[in-house]
Amino acid sequence: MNFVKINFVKVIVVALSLVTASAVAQTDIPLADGEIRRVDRETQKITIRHGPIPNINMPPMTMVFQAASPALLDQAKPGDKVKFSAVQERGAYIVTRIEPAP
Ligand SMILES: [Cu+2]
Repeated sequence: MNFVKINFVKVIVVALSLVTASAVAQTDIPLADGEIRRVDRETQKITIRHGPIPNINMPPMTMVFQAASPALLDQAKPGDKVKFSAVQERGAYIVTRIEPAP
């Protein structure tokens, strides 16, 4: 009986630390280098020529991303050099942050 209780506590501890780890990962996504090639506000898509994106295992290439929100595209225009972060969600690549390259 005690054994079962201890294992239950363990499961909760592991579950909590997983939640914490993924919350940290969300805010801690590394920024990749990119150059904006195309912005399509209608479909909320942005084409970026990008450097390596380690968190989604992607080598450098030019590709289309979905923007996480319309506001992300407000300042974006072709030719801009940017730092950006992207995630992969259910097969789609989504840009979650864009800032001017320093
Ligand atoms: Cu890519």
